[in-house]
Amino acid sequence: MADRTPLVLVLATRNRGKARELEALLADLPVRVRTLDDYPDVPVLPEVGRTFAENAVGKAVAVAQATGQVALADDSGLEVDALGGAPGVDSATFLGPAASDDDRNRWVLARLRGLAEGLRTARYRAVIAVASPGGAVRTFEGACEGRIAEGPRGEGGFGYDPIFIVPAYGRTMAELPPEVKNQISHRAKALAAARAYLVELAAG
Ligand code: ITT
Repeated sequence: MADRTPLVLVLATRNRGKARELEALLADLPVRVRTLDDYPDVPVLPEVGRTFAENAVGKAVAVAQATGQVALADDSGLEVDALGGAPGVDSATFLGPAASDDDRNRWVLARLRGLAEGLRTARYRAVIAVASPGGAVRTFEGACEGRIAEGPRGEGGFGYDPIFIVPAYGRTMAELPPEVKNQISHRAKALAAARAYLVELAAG
């Protein structure tokens, strides 16, 4: 019997931290992972929706159409209860394009300064969309509960990880090894939910 050509799966993200995590999470699946570095002509990803799901679908569909391959997008963010769920879907952009992860972390810390531990609750959310060039698209969700630290700690991960405490470990996400983050994160949970569908697609 002839070998099947493995399913090519293009990661529809320009965020390197996300891409690194997704690659690790997909490592044992029968897919050949590609990134947008392999497709330099794919235009800027659309991100105009008001929900994680809308944005994830928009990015995955755009990349599936542009590449002719199955595409996987993640739209994610941090919801801080004391800020009414902000920055939420605007987590990457709410301070404008010139702001850094450190700037955004400082902004959140400043807003929560002096707030008691019990009021510092927050969660990461991720929606993963898988789109096929033929038009099929499915979404999968994951969340990870935590609370906002008093100050940044740790060097791992990306984005808000230095200020996001994972209560079960009493450490920030940036202090946990990548293998641990990849077991407990919002992204890991969304991808776990997507696994069966990816295996189905890979089997043709
Ligand atoms: P792409 O759209 O190219 O994938 P992006 O960074 O713009 O990249 P999002 O719009 O989904 O992606 O923004 C998600 C933001 O939420 C991200 O930039 C981080 O600031 C934050 N975020 C999401 N997941 C995170 C994680 O695991 N750890 C820390 N911060 C995270």
